[in-house]
Amino acid sequence: MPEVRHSVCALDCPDCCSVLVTVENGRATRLRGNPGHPVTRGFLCGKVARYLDREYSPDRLLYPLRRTGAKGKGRFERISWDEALISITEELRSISDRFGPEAILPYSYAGTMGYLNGSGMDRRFFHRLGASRLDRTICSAAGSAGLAQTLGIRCGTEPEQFRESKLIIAWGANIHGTNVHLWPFIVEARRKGARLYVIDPIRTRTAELADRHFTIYPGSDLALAFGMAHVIIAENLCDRDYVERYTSGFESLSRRASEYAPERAASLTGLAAEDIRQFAREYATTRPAAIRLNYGMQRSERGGAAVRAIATLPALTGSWRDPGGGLQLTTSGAFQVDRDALEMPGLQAASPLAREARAVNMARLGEALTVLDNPPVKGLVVYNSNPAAIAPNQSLVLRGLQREDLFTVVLEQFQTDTADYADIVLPVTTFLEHTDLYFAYGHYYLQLARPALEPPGETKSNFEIFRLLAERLGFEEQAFHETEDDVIRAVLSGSKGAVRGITLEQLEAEHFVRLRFAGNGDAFLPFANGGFGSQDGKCNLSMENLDYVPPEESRLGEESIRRRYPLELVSSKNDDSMNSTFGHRGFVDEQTSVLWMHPADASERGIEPGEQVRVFNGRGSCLLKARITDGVRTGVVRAPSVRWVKRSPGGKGINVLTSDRLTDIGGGPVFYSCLVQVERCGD
Ligand SMILES: Nc1nc2c(c(=O)[nH]1)N[C@H]1C(S)=C(S)[C@@H](COP(=O)(O)OP(=O)(O)OC[C@H]3O[C@@H](n4cnc5c(=O)[nH]c(N)nc54)[C@H](O)[C@@H]3O)O[C@H]1N2
Ligand SMILES: Nc1nc2c(c(=O)[nH]1)N[C@H]1C(S)=C(S)[C@@H](COP(=O)(O)OP(=O)(O)OC[C@H]3O[C@@H](n4cnc5c(=O)[nH]c(N)nc54)[C@H](O)[C@@H]3O)O[C@H]1N2
Ligand code: SF4
Ligand SMILES: [Mo]
Repeated sequence: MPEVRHSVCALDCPDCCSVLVTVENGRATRLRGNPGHPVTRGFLCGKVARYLDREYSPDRLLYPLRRTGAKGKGRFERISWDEALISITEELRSISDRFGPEAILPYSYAGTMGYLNGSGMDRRFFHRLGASRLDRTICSAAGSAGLAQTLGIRCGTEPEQFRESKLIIAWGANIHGTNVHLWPFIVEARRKGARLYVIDPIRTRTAELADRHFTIYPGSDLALAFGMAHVIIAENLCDRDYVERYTSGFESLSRRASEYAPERAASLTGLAAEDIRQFAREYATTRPAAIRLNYGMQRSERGGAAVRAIATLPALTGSWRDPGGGLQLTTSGAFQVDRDALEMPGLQAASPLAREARAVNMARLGEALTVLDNPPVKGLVVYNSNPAAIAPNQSLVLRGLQREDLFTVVLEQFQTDTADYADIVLPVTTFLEHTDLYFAYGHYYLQLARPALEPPGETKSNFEIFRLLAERLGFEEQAFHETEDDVIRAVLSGSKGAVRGITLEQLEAEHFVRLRFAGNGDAFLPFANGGFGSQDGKCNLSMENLDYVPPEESRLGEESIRRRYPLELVSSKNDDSMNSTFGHRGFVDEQTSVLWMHPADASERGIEPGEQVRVFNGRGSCLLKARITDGVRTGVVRAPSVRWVKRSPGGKGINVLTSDRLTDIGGGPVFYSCLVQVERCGD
């Protein structure tokens, strides 16, 4: 008899879907979205609807492996768990003894979003070890910092409320591709007359389906936000009452915005001055109007400031008052679980270091592996991430991973590019096979998943692996004896705000639980009556010292660079994959092997459709196939990303081109501030 079990999609996606797994004779036969979940609403995205091909792929890693060939060549032999754990603990101990524990660096991101397997037992382990801490900046650091400066807390409009909106703005947000569970609410709103506007340099699927598409120059959003504020303030379209009661720094914003008349904003953004004027008026006078800001626009040099400025707009217009108004970049700040109980930073005191370890910015991995000293990185433990493919300045990253004196452990489901460089590979479970607790960054439901399937082969969860490593290293603290349920209980019982009162038992029974906002059941309006996360509870509009300077690598940037590399490369997300996670699928490989080019840019270079082109800049070059399309404006090229390096010609992926410069605030990478040149490439 088929049985239906509950799970949660653990991928790095705002939707955090509630998943139903049909199991027959111990084998999953179907995955579908839980119809009972208010945001998942019975469907999954295309990439996860077919996740069972990954779950049961013959390429799944099932046994621990030890490297037998040169680094990067991917030659391994099977070993036992015992052998694997012995060599890892011996190496880590020896590195710690010789160089100090900070010579060990964990490297992880959101391969799974689960608390336990993403930032639970692993953190405890590395804290107790005294390893370097990792500053996890690779995705959202600039935007998070910007949002925190304006709102004081990282939360925003509930997705369900978008159905009430009359004007929806997708700002650097490819909703249809990367956040598809918001889409039905937008469809509903549009049926009732709402308009959808998109601000994106690329004509994405979302832009194609929109009422208007503003093809902004990459990295110029700050100028647009100031231009809009200019019109709103100059034309007296502010909600004066809201501004007076719930904001601070209006004068400062007003002064700054006064310098950005639509004509100036137009010259900086590539939009028409009249369009900016009309758009600002429409935004300020349409109620409710919601902005879905996503992280696309903060992967640029001024990304933090841009988010900071955009986030002032709903306060200026008082849009936070309206169900269906406001802005959503993320909802994650509302999940105030007890992080200390989860990660136990206090364990660092018991480490040989006996103090807080240094922090290493993950966006500068190449530098960390080749330049960093005192101590140098001698041991690298990678999990929930594939840095060989996804980290910027790939040549430097690969040079680091190549080092013979670097001991690398990779916990993986598949033999990724990074796993090819490992000394030891450990096979891990998928989200269908382990317990975890999940927050979301695109809705307000906390969720629990129990294993729906047996772990295949000798796979183990991250949680279990780090506990075993702790045991082998003789760490005796209670922290390493806790079960998954112990940790979940601890994390919940110390939680604050809207998580307070949610229990494991409730999650067990209901699978997903809406955060307990005051007036639960009603629409959650985070800032309808102020209540911002800042010291004074106000929305911080102050824009002192904030001015728009075009990214160095952009069409208005540093002349000496753009003369040689005149095209702005946007290597944004591929609709049918998840960063590099589905790079093993043939059709994903195809989709991520192309470069979108405007017909004018192509013909200027004599490039024909489908032709192989060399894309290059001062950092390196990679080969892609030209897709000639007016889906990009002249001067912009787009590479849907991220392709596996080992499937890319010459072993050079897109991130050979991206720089490891950091954003204005937050220390994030600037993936989308990247100038390149493109040329025909005979064969
Ligand atoms: N299908 C799919 N879904 C995913 C992912 C995936 O790889 N594939 N990845 C997941 C992850 S890790 C994340 S962080 C989220 C990201 O979700 P999004 O932020 O929506 O994804 P991006 O493609 O990075 O960027 C969104 C859009 O911003 C545009 N953009 C680039 N530069 C600028 C700019 O300077 N200004 C403006 N206004 N727009 C700009 C891009 O062209 C892109 O269409 O998606 C998650 N979901
Ligand atoms: N050029 C370019 N580069 C980019 C981006 C871009 O848009 N353009 N986007 C950037 C962004 S926003 C992000 S978030 C990063 C994402 O980069 P990563 O965080 O590296 O994400 P993925 O490539 O999806 O790789 C996640 C890996 O985790 C593994 N995994 C999944 N679950 C588990 C588990 O339970 N345990 C273990 N041990 N492993 C697991 C998967 O098999 C997969 O190989 O890439 C960044 N790089
Ligand atoms: S990747 Fe996102 S949309 Fe797809 S199933 Fe997972 S959470 Fe849902
Ligand atoms: Mo991301």
